[in-house]
Amino acid sequence: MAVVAVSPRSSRPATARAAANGRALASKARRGAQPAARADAEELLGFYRQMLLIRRFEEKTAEMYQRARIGGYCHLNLGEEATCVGLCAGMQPNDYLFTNYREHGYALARGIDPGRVMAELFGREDGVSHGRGGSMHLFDLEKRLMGGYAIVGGQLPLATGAGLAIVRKGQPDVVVCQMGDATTNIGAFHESLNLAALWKLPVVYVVINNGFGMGTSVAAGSAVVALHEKACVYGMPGVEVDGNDVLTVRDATREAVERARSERTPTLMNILSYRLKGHSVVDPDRYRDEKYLHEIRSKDPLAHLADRLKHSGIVDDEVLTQIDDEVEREVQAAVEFADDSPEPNPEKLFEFSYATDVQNQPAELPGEAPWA
Ligand SMILES: Cc1ncc(C[n+]2csc(CCOP(=O)(O)OP(=O)(O)O)c2C)c(N)n1
Repeated sequence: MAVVAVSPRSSRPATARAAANGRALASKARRGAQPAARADAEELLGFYRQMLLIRRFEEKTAEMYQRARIGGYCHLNLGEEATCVGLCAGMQPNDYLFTNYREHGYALARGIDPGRVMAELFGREDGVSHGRGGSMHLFDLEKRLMGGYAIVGGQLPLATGAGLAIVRKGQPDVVVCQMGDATTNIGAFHESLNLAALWKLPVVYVVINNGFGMGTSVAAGSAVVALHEKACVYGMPGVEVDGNDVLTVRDATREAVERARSERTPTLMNILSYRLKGHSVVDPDRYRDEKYLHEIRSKDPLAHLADRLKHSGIVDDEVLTQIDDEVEREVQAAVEFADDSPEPNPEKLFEFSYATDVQNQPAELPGEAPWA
């Protein structure tokens, strides 16, 4: 439940060395209120349903992959359901979301029809990217899901640029940029955070820290393991968040998003989470032992939320079974929709490959240039 905030304004000896500009860090733990006190029953049930939809959708995706109905690379959000739902719940509908390739759950949490997501995984014309993108390239401008990106960190400069566009156009929106833990080690991460802090861009950088970049643990790949501390180098707030609690994720995201909107202060969120399966559907996951797997299964965010709902008297087993049946049917309907959708016409292969012509002329923009 705890959210640990790292702020560049106060001091903590163990991490002060990391503050290259001499600013020190502080760590403060805040205890979240019990879920029932922070969300009404309907809202909590809605979160549970969305998380269950992601769980069942991803299980079905794994099955469809094994049946060769889905091709290419495919990465699942199993175990990360609370991060997908909490993150999207902390954003406004007009805010933009950029993600890496592990993004099916975000598309569903953003409210995109599961049939259109499954159709994309099947490579069909009715998919969100008209079958041209597949699992790693879900895109829906209307829902402001600006894409899954397969190149590790590819979304960071784009999200940062979107933040700059928002400022130049004088718009009120915020950009949320999701990434994995290993992404915090690449150059584009540091370049993006540097510019976002320097130009005061409304971007929230969100690390879904599932402990591994493929088979490499965070400790084996990063000199700093408390990844939110990387924020201090750029003088922006860094927060560590329990990613197994949907309300904690929602509240921490909301705070960071509203800070970005009202103060144009970017934030780095380090959301601690777990992936229940390997890196991708074809990863045999040999680098994690049974003890570790047992431990993470015991923290399953979905099972925990079901328990809380029951203990708060919001649902009983019968209602949970009913929701499970409904979600099962929804996922089955998504598969049928995908199955019925036609293959893209090969003659139109390049239809969405390039952007339409854009006038490359200086324009009068209402917002200020951050470097002026
Ligand atoms: C530039 C680049 N280098 C390497 C790869 C191969 N690769 C794909 S996923 C991955 C690990 C990324 O891990 P992380 O950022 O923690 O994200 P997660 O998979 O945990 O969501 C790597 C190295 C790639 N896609 N792009």
